[in-house]
Amino acid sequence: MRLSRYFLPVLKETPREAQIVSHRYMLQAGMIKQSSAGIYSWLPLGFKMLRKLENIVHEEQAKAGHIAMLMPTLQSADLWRESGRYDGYGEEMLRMKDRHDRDMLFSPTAEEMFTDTFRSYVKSYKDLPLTLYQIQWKFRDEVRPRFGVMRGREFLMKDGYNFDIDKAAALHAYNRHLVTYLRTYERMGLQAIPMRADSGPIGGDYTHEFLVLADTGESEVFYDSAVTEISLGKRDVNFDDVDQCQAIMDEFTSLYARTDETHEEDLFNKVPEDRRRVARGIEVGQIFYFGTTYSEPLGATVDDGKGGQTPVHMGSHGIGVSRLLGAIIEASHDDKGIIWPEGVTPFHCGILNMRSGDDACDAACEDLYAQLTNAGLEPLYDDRDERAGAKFGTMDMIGLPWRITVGPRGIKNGVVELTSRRTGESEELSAADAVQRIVDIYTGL
Ligand code: P5A
Repeated sequence: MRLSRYFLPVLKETPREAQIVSHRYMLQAGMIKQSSAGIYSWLPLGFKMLRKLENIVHEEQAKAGHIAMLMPTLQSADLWRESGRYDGYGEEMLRMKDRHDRDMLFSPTAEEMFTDTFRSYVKSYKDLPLTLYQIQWKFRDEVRPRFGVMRGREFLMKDGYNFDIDKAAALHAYNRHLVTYLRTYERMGLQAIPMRADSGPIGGDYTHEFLVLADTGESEVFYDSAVTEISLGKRDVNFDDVDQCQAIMDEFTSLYARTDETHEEDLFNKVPEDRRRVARGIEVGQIFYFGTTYSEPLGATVDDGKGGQTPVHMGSHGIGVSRLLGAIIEASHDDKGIIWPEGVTPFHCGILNMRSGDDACDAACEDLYAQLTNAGLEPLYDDRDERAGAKFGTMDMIGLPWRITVGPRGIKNGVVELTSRRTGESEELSAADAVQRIVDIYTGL
């Protein structure tokens, strides 16, 4: 992409309404524009990032055999009356009437819709296990939408629903989701700690939230610092292996880690004092097991192979996809702007022309652009006729992990400058070597 032809409305001034850094940088980097409280337009850079996150989510769900589909955002109230949640859900649910005076709502979650789809088609235990999911906009009329995409009213969620023959099978689905979520967050450069939580309006009594530690997080958390030393890394996981998924579950959840809703002071006090932590976290996902809470009232039963009908055991699992963008920025930035992790950057590398209009500089930049593109990468070339200072400012704000700077002096000596956004360290090398380095970095991921 050439910046002169892109749509990147970077703001020079600091937006006053932003209380936390991720909100401020998303506005300044031209990623989002507020439309009304808690509702945002996704400008090209923000939209590109959402798509990147969605791709990672899809890839990790596919590995576990979960199947993607898409439900409508507007749903009939009737289904929600059947489950008994229509009246109970409260003011967070946006309700409306269509022209025929029928009650409709904007889906805040989709347990009913997925259970309805299941009951319409699946009749036999032989079709289980089944996990369906979507990545779709949700609406919750939050009392206090704030912090930009962190607590929005309209937000993008990955929501999945498992259908299993019994509790044991459904708990395997729960563990499988825990593993896929850990992998998803790690690929985004985040450490998200599973913590025992409260189930709220979704129901059931077995649930974990995934929290990214950050001072600006909305949840208070209590944990044993040893949990921050565990990671999934590159280990191979066989998602059909019940014991392996259970072992990973145990490994990640046996140490004390709780949100304030489930915190128990006496248990916490058993953690060695030097490892006890009280901190804040951003909830980037939550998984639930709720058994037959929805399958019973909605009549989602299967033939159990023994001559009877049995309601399926279910759980649901959510990732806050749009919130994750905020979480990544909270976890990875400096005072000049965002620093994208290499696994989720909007462009792989910036090319900064210090003297646009100079034949040698222009030609060297064009050449770099072509070579990076041919190598399958997506560079962002700042070819604008702007002061070098403004170009550096934009690059730093939008946070691409690597930048190649091309200037007249370097070109005379046959070198360009390769700079790491994270460390700020620069190195002079030939254009060909710079391209190779970038290619190596991304192939190594
Ligand atoms: C699980 C999937 C559910 O709704 N039903 C379907 C279950 N879970 S949840 O915890 O309520 O939401 C899942 C994740 O969505 C994100 N989230 C939000 N993101 C931005 N703004 C909001 N107002 C908001 N509310 C929830 C969170 O990451 C949450 O973990």
